[in-house]
Amino acid sequence: SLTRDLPTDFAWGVATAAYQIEGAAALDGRGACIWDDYCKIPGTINNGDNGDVADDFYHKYQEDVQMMKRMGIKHFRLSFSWSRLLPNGTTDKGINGLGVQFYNNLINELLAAGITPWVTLFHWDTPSALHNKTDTGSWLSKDMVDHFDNYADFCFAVFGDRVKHWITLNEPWTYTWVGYGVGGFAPGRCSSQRCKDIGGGGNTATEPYIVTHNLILAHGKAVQTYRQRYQQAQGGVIGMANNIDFMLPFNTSNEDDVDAVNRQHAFQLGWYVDPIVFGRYPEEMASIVTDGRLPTFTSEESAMVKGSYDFIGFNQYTSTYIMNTDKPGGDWSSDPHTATSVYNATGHKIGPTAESPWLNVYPQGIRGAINWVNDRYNEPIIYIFENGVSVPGETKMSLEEALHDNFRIDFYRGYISAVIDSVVIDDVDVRGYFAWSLMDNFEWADGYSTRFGLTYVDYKNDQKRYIKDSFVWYSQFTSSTSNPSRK
Ligand code: GCO
Repeated sequence: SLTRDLPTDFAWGVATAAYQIEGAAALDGRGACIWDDYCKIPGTINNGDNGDVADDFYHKYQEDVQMMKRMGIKHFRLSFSWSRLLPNGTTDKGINGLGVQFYNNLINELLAAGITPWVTLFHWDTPSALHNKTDTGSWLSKDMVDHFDNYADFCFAVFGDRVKHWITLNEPWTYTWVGYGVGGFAPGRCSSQRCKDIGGGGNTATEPYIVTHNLILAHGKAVQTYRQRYQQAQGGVIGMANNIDFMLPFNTSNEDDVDAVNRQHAFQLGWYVDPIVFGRYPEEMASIVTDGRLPTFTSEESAMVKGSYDFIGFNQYTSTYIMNTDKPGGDWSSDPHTATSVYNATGHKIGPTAESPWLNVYPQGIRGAINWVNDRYNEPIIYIFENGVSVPGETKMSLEEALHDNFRIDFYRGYISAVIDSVVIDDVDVRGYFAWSLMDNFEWADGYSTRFGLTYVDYKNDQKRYIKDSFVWYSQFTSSTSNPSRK
């Protein structure tokens, strides 16, 4: 029973991030960011890859915008490189005019092509100049709240006449947990106790909690600035892009497993979204992390962050079975205290695994995630800001083989129809969906061999682009009708 139609203005788009596509890392006045630094540490990135050239989007953006236009893409999610605009992190230490010019040109090119830009301010590329200052630097310091506000304020002032869709932070959970908990992404911090925890034992991992707190405050303050100084005149919207790995109970009739599912969702997405909706951390966390590591918001902070969103956005890729366990430090967990454990790898697979080993293909997971968010947060406006897949074996395929990516088409067909069901059947207010990614790019610690693109990038031949079959499918699907579910 269909209860409503997909809105005719549903935003179908494609997503990217600055460090993953731009390149031109040392050109035209760009300052370094922590990913430039992290890539230099031997052994951090597959094949020793880095973002120095990436897709060379910095030089090829016009061609890419024209490609999107030809493919009927109407919404493009990109991120600004903070250190390309402010090489030393803050406006008082200098604005890079060439960086401003680059984003002005890009935005103007997009608008002229009829494509709406959705801009992420922070997709993990903290300026090194801020990060490396031990007194005030890194997201471990509250000073970053003001630094980020300064940068955001600058962006609203300079680009806000044309950019009407702002995303403050991308996947702060990943930045926090992988960057400061397990040490797999920049800045590569690993609380020593947490490292021990992976092998079992107690847990005193404090840094992720501090970093998260500062990220949430930074978001809240930037939104406050936007609302007080720009929103009314510019008429845009602002929010965050979180992420949620959808959990299913290993044993549906076991109450403890069902509770573990909710707890895990709260520890991942809820860690960031509860504060901006309710002004506090999730009850599930507060009742478990009782050793003082979980900060509390002062009443002033709480008032600032509460309600600091016009939509709830999240990225969704994978799903996993979990079960409750009383052993801390399960295989998968945002905190050992969640006492959850993964079973998908031990003969209880949830679906085919992508080239990326963490990604289990399970289309109903995105619908489950949408409904979890809808129920917990009072039926907000929802955007899916990323969803996509790497094709098994693709790292070793020839160009010709890689272009015929039926696995990716099946992935998108399944996930997108689940998203549409969440609107037309479950009656959730999802307003847009962005495929990750426009093109193959620097897949963080996996380097360039893992490919998430709708477009193939030939890194050996001047980053030449080739449209994959999945892009043709996505293009036809999204432009064929305003309500594809009825086809
Ligand atoms: C993000 C993601 C992307 C990845 C994608 C595939 O946080 O936005 O990490 O940058 O490339 O999720 O792993």
